[in-house]
Amino acid sequence: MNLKNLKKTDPEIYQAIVQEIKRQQEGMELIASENYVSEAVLEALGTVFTNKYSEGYPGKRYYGGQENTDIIESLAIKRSKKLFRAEHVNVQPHSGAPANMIAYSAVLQPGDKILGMDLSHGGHLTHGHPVTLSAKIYKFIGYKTEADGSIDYQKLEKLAIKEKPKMILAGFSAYTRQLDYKKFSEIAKKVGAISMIDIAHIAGLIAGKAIPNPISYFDIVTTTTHKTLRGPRGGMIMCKNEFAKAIDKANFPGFQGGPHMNNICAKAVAFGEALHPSFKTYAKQIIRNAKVLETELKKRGFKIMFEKTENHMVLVDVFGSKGVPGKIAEEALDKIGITVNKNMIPDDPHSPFDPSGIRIGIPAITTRGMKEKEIKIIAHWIADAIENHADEKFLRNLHEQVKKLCRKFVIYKHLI
Ligand code: DSN
Repeated sequence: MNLKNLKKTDPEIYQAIVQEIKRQQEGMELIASENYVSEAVLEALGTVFTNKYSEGYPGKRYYGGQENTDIIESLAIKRSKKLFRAEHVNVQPHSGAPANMIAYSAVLQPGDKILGMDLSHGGHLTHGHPVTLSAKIYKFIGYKTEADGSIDYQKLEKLAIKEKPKMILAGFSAYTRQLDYKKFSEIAKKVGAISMIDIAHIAGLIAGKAIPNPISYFDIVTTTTHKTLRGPRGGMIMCKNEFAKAIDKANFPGFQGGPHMNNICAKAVAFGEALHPSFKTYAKQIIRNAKVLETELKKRGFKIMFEKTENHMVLVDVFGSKGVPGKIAEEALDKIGITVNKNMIPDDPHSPFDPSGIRIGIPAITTRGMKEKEIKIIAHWIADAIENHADEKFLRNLHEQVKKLCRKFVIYKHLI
């Protein structure tokens, strides 16, 4: 990417960008929701489409000059439909939280009830946490996982029959097991609820056919485009044709204004990349890498929540395993150049600011080309750093090793 104008006109911003490129290159990103987009996606993001207002949809816009935006948005829709086998797609949501809000408002009335996964059991803030706007508008009832990490679908059904929700919501941001899509859909049908799934975390695994596709089981499917799917930051809503009008109207004019066309342009590029056969290899490698991480951490005496991983991340009870709070573990890993996030574990006795766990995700380093061999080494570095979190010299040495490995797996060759 060409930063030569920026270098001249705004050296402060230029310098911060250069520093961030260095941080991403020399550090190891294990935040489960992050990834590295391709240089083509970065190029698409930085185009003149950022100048254009295009309220409405292809062929039905409110402003003139849409001959090119229509091409871009139509391609993004066409490619995402093919990728997920979706009946209808709206590619305009700015990100995952707005996509969920748009989806709720398309089919629910204020005060309606939604059954969603409890946050500490792996659910997402926008699935009903009291601090969110959606929880002020709708009445959320949380369901939880069992001690063995599974979801008890009979219990869920009983809860649904008792609460009579208008929507049953599947999906998560820290749950590591596969969902039974069919059971969710059957329960929703039984109680006359709309079924929705938020696949933000696993969209890339679905697109890459590494895990089953839920699209045929749910009325509405929301996602982000920047996690495992490896696109620009953004959201997307897929739905059955019968909900298409309601979703589109709820997006615009209901919730958002003009779509960010440069972003939609980059989404289209990312969807094109995900349709390529190499993306299947990538998605399958993510699953293999996560499994190695789980296995090696278990060997080192770490308690893996939900018993195992069937996707791209592991949730580790660092406090229960080693007496190290999640915050301290996160900080120790930061010091060796490995970025993770502290995370609640189911019914965590500690606060969200200093929870018992950390969440570790594998999509970004898999993009860099790291495989089982490297993941094994990294798992032991993670264990070493947590166990020796107070030993600054030890951490400094480990940091050098992390940097050395990262240098072998270059992310961007042509950025500066
Ligand atoms: N922040 C994202 C995550 O880390 O899961 C979801 O919003």
